[in-house]
Amino acid sequence: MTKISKVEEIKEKSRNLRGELAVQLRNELPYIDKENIQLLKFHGIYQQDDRDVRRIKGRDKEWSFMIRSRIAGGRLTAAQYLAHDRLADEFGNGTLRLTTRQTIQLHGVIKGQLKPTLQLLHKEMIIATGACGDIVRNVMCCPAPANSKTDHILQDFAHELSTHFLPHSQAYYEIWIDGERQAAPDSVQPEEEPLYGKTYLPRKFKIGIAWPGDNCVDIFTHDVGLIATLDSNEELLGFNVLVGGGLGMNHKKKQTFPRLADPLAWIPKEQVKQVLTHIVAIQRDHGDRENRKHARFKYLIDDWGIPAFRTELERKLGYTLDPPQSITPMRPELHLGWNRQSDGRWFVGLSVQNGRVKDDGSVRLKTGLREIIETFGMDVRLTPNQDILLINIAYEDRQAVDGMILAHHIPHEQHLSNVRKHAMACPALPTCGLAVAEAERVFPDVIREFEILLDELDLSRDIITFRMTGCPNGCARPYVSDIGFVGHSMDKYAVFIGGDPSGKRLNYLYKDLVPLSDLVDTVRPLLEQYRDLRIDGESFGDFAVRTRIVDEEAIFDQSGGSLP
Ligand code: SRM
Ligand code: SF4
Repeated sequence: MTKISKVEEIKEKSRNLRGELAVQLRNELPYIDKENIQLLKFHGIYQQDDRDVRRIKGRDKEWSFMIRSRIAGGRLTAAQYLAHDRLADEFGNGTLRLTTRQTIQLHGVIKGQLKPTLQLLHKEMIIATGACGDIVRNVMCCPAPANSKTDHILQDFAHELSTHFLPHSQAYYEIWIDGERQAAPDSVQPEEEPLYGKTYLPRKFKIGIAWPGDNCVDIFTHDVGLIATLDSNEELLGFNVLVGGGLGMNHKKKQTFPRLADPLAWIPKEQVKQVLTHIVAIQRDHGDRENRKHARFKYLIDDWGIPAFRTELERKLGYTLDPPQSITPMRPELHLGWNRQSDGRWFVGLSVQNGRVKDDGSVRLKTGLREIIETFGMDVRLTPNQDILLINIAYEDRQAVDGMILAHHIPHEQHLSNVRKHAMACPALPTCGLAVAEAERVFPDVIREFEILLDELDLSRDIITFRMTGCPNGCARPYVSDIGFVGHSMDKYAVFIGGDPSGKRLNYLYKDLVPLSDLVDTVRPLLEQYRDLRIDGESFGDFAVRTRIVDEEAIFDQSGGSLP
């Protein structure tokens, strides 16, 4: 007899995600109990405790909550951005965290202030449900408004999909917004879950949308990736659909692994919603509900193979799918600096180190962004590289915007090294309960050391992507970078080498359990070889694989050490 996982039981008896949340919010305790924190995630909230405090003997855990907003395609109005900025100061830890999936996290909100925070966000039409939990998460989409004359079509489509896959349960509005159902158009829906049913999906499910050639969303890493295809007039025709991407793994368990999505079919734009709904339904019905470590859609695809999956999908659809069309080679894009939009206005992309919006010494990023956005009222887009774009700027306002950027000492991209602009780290300690090592807090210094090394080796003009995470879950997508540092135990990292800038190859484990202080010395000889032996135009990742510094055989063989 099969035994479903504990989380499945919790979902099933939750009365559509209500559980005991309303009751627990009313008690005096600073935390929510174990069962209900599982449901909390469906409401866009994670319970956390300060890991620095946890280590101090005799001190009680310091509980707080992280709220993740649902921001499809990273698209925000000025008022929505400013609401997050205000709430971070009023109820959070004074910083905003831009995420690798184009959303904003508020950290450090205490239990009694969850409701007011969510209510104020709701006033600005921002909800947190749909950002977390075993459902389709925030749909990602290239944020750049400059790509083509049809750029808004993909952004609008990301919103449409994100809304389409929202849970129908009204629990979020009842619990946090006091039953008010008027303001969010998404909320006026019947109280049943035609797609998700009582137990929702076996695991989180992620969708990303890309323009041909532009891999800013790391399109091969999603459960489902959609790459647009256009006609010669740049009209959207449809999408190449990729299935089965996902990055989370566990250092010691070979049966868990990162996986890139495979091309499945080409689908005309009119059919995409229907096809995606059936794909999600197949995962709902056949995904693993016993073992959450094997429950992501990538394992279903890996176990079944593409032909069997396509057959089942076609059976459900009642028609045959077209084969995938050829995929334009993808480039890693950041969309930073000043760029002209297709409508004649301008946008400026500003790099945000590890997505953390804060004032730090003379660099007043948080204040600067607030004042610029308040003054000009421009819309905002968040990028998959944890950066921010200020968009729809009139030509004549450019100088004044630049003046304010300068006055707050916010660096323009031309003043940042390539390695720093392209680097990403996850939050890890002290907020993430799953972290086994530091990431965001130590990465700026690690990058500084690499800046010096790359200068010394005359490689600073090259684009080499470095990413760091505090555990193997892969939140900063380290397994597609040229060089990934993945926390394995306190202060020790697995070093992954050889990702492909176009996103079509995972990197390989090069060395495990490398102390933080040895990361630079471990990578130095490889960079020296790259400088001396590379072929013209060859990326670092391609070089590492061609010269067999790393290869497929290596990926798991060297792992060991403590589990997260
Ligand atoms: Fe993540 C869990 C942060 C993108 C794979 N992730 C977590 C949690 C919520 C820890 C937890 O469950 O208690 C982290 C909260 C830390 C904190 O203090 O904020 C966390 N993940 C993040 C963010 C904030 C990292 C960042 O630097 O921006 C990203 C939020 C995205 C968003 O707005 O929705 C974030 N997480 C990702 C990505 C990248 C992506 O989706 O493009 C991945 C890899 C792709 C994938 O899903 O396979 C990712 N996060 C995970 C996993 C591993 C899932 C798996 O299949 O094994 C976990 C753990 C889990 O789900 O059990 C996790
Ligand atoms: Fe936490 Fe691990 Fe994700 Fe980093 S990669 S945020 S440590 S779950």
